[in-house]
Amino acid sequence: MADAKKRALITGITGQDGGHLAGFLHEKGYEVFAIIRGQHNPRREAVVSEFPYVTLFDADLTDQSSLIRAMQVARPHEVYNLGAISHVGYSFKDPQLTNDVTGKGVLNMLEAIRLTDPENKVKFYQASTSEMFGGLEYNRPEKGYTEESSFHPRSPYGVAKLYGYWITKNYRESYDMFAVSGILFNHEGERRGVEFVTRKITNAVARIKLGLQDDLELGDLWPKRDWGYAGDYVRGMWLMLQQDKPEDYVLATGETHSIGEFLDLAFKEVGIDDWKPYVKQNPAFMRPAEVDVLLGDPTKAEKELGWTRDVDFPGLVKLMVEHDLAIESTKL
Ligand code: NAP
Ligand code: G4F
Repeated sequence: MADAKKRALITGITGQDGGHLAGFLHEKGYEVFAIIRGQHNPRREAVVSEFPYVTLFDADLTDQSSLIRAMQVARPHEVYNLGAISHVGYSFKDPQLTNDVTGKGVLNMLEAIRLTDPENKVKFYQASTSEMFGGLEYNRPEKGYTEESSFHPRSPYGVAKLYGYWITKNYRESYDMFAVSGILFNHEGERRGVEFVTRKITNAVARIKLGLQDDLELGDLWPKRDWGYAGDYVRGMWLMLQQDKPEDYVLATGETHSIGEFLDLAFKEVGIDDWKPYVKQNPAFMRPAEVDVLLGDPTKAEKELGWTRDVDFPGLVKLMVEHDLAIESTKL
């Protein structure tokens, strides 16, 4: 007899998207499984308490046998591969680990699926990224990057992700697997790690407003990003796996904003009109190679998936600042 509930396996459950996706799939009625790595992962307790309905397996993307064991027990219909060394700046400091996890980890997951799914029924989502395009210096589409734009990654992270993108496509073409890439532009929110620029800013803005911090050190302020809300983007991931045909999709807002514009809105949210006295530039946060402008064109996802975003740029900044004010107030 067929199981009543759909089952999904998530890698990257402790990260931003993993948290949004676990909640989303649970609400859809899925039985949710996830892998978590490490002997004593400091984020395990938070995951267990926030997502008591998720069954956790100890596994690591660099250890294929652990992924096979997770597949054998979970027997998922859908696998969402969100696990990665995902910080672009950090990838310059640890390029080999980035290659092993963010690049070869995708192959490990695909092989674990192939070895445990003889009927070739599992649907696979790979978390690909706009970092693969490399910015306008290399690639100048008219309206924004599409699924057809060419690639020129500018970091060890981008290069590893490009491998993940191509090996996913290769498994689709070679083994007829339902394996797709979502090419997602930056998406942020209250779950974003404080090592990323948007959350670093909103957290500092809240702390400055509350008198807990004096200033904020950042790297380059001129790069522009196409920033959306993570909750909207996990819905897009799921939609990609509900299609009849496996295809890759760009998820983006179609707008791009500089870090300076993000600072303007975030500081205004707490009544500070001029952020310049509070922001210092520190070369430690600059990268050996930068991606200048990212702008995506989500037309294909809008037309074929019916995907839309609910949160706009000012709404995103507002929800993040409000969230950080609430959290930081408890520290007074
Ligand atoms: P994130 O918050 O940095 O989460 C990354 C996750 O990967 C964490 O759960 C981390 O677990 C896990 N991980 C790291 N090394 C691992 C390993 N060896 N084995 C298994 N898991 C490992 O990233 P995110 O923002 O949620 O992004 C999710 C995915 O989408 C990533 O692949 C990212 O590269 C990609 N992406 C993100 C964006 C974006 O704007 N957020 C845009 C495009 C693509 P630990 O707690 O154990 O470290
Ligand atoms: O917030 P970021 O670190 O995100 P970045 O590099 O765009 O990467 C994020 O989005 C990608 C999708 O395009 C994902 F694939 C990736 O996993 C990640 O989620 O930096 C954004 C911009 C960069 O230009 C960076 O140089 O902000 C600049 N920046 C300036 N000062 C800073 C800082 N970035 C960080 N993290 N910290 C700073 O102090």
